[in-house]
Amino acid sequence: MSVVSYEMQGDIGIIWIDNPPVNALSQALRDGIYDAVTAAQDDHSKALLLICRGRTFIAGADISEFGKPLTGRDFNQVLECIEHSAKPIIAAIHGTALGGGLETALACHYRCALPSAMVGLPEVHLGLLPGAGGTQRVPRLIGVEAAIKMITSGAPIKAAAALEAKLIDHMVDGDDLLAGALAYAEQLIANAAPLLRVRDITIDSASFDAAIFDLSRKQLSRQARGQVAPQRIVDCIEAAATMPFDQGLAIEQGHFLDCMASSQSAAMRHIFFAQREASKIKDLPKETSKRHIQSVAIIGGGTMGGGIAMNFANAGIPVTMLEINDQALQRGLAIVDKNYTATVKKGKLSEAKKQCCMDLITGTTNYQDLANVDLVIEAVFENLDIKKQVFAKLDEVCKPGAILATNTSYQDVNAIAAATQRPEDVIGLHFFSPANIMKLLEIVRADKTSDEVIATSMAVAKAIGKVPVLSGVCFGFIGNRMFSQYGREAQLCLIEGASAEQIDRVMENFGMAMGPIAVSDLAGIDIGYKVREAMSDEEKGDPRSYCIADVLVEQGRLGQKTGAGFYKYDPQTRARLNDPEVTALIEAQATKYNITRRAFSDEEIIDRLLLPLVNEGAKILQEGIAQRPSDIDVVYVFGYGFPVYQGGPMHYADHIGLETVYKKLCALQQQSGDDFWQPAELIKNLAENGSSFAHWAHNQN
Ligand code: T1G
Repeated sequence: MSVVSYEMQGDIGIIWIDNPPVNALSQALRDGIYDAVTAAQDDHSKALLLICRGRTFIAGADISEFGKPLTGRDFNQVLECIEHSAKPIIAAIHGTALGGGLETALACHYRCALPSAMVGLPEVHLGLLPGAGGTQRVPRLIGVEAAIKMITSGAPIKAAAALEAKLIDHMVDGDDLLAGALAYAEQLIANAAPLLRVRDITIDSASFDAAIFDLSRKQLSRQARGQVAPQRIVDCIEAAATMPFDQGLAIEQGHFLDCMASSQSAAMRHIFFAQREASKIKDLPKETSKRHIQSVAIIGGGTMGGGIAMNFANAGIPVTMLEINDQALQRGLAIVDKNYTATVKKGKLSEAKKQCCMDLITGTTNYQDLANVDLVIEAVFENLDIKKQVFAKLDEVCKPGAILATNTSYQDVNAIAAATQRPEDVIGLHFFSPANIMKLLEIVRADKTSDEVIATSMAVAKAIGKVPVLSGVCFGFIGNRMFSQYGREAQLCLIEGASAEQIDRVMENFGMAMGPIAVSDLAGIDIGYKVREAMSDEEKGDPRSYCIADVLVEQGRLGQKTGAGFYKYDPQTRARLNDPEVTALIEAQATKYNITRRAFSDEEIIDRLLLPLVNEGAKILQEGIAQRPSDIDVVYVFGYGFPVYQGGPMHYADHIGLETVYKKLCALQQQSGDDFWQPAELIKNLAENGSSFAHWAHNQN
């Protein structure tokens, strides 16, 4: 099937693009457009229309081709052919014209769109920059400042805003794009409209402040800390503002190729596909039916319950919040109202939309009110016995076919399912705090969870805008199981001599959103303390990994919420400050455990905190808890602030090489004499075969 076809309607030549699923600019499509435009120069058409079949206009270059040798016409050859056409070419846009798609439209002489269309240059999310003239054409149309904002954010804009910004020239009335575009083309012909080439526009130096480029670079070094592409985008736009088009285009091409070859872009492209792969379940038949989820109940109106409820209200799904008494219920509903109010204050939500969402959330203290809901999510205190009681009650009152989900972070979902007569309808839906913000949703498949319930849960996750990852049942599932090893090592580095400031600085320079010690203070040191209270000594693990936290909690230093934890916090600026009292406390604990404190290199901290993530991830794969290494990467990027431009723990391990990982683990095991560092069998085998997690995953398919 050809991805490009051509037909004449009257004196208009229509170039049809048909390259499902998103009309990505593959090599075949680039060549097809080039050939169609070239051929049409000789026919009797007076104008050409570039229009796509399927759900969207060109949604960008074909990302799956990146990193491979470029074949056929390159982007700029195709766009030059369009721009130098002897007859006007009109882009007819629907869906999302993104990246190379918008760049193709900008090389056309005119652009029209459906009101529902969106346009954008999201390359920055792939560690790239627009590589087909986007950084040169967009500022010529919308100005330097707006172009910097649009391209460094990668955010799409609606057709109406694009029309106002002159990125498109005409809005098609109604929803018949072809008819509207043909009428617009006829009108241009009738008016003998000139061949408008965006490249011919010169940016007036008086239209921008020359200081904007360095100012933007400074802002981006904070907002997109560690990322290269945003900085290069500013360089390209500066070139557009100060150089002739072709010179600026050459600069863009150079930076584009550098970004394409960078490890940051490889990591971000990995996450792009990994995020989509994660929702594909290997042993689940594609035709597995899904249940209709049109009403939801949340058991528990705490921070998590309130946040979870908001996800469904935001998606227009009615939610019933159940609490044990009216006081708790009102408190729960107040949490939701407060969250929405904060979003309205930030200008990210209208008051009307807030009210619409709040109207979808009702409260009750009576389980009987849940008799007809399609999905229940339990979000009560993290205690197995309490959860079992809740599920036994739900089993009594909920209709057959209702899905009964638990938001537990650690507990055994099989044990919870066993508290009901319908274990096939029980599943884990593990949200991450704040539940209305964090994208990750761990979907925990218990032994008896049915395929239909799993398929339905995946669909629900997407419907509420989450990134779902399937996990098997183990203590902490994927994310928390790995995170506890990371946290263990952070605490051991602390007692062995590294300072909290050094540990957090090293991990934040690596790209983590926040260092582990600061995370403990943010979340509350008492949370781990309470979890440990319900554990045996064996379950708690090495006492050296929590002794400092225990003393801090017993001194009432719970973290940010008490103004002091591992750090003390400036009451005005809330800045975290090193506290000599904590240093003395750590030294006392080191003495108690006969530890001679010593200096740490930054590299050792990186190894001590990241290698346990990789090692535990490998064990999780061996046990079949996670489907694939890239699923683990998705968990860490979307749930734990792992830098997207490092690609997640398993991609990072492949990047440094599993032989290196294996050698470092063996060295740490030998130095410490602690079997904690015993390399997972999978790492040993892959290292000995010079393989990688990615190759292993590919061979598993
Ligand atoms: N290339 C290849 N495959 C793509 C793709 C792309 N650009 N976009 C989507 N897919 C696949 C995706 O992997 C999935 O595959 C299927 O299409 C449906 O996607 C030169 C260099 C368009 C908003 O970054 O944002 O242009 O899992 O599940 O939710 O300057 O896809 O079904 O096998 O996401 O409806 C710039 C990326 C590229 C846009 C649709 N463009 N795509 O969302 O469907 S770089 C982008 C999206 C570039 C130029 C530069 C979204 C979407 P599968 P989906 P969706």
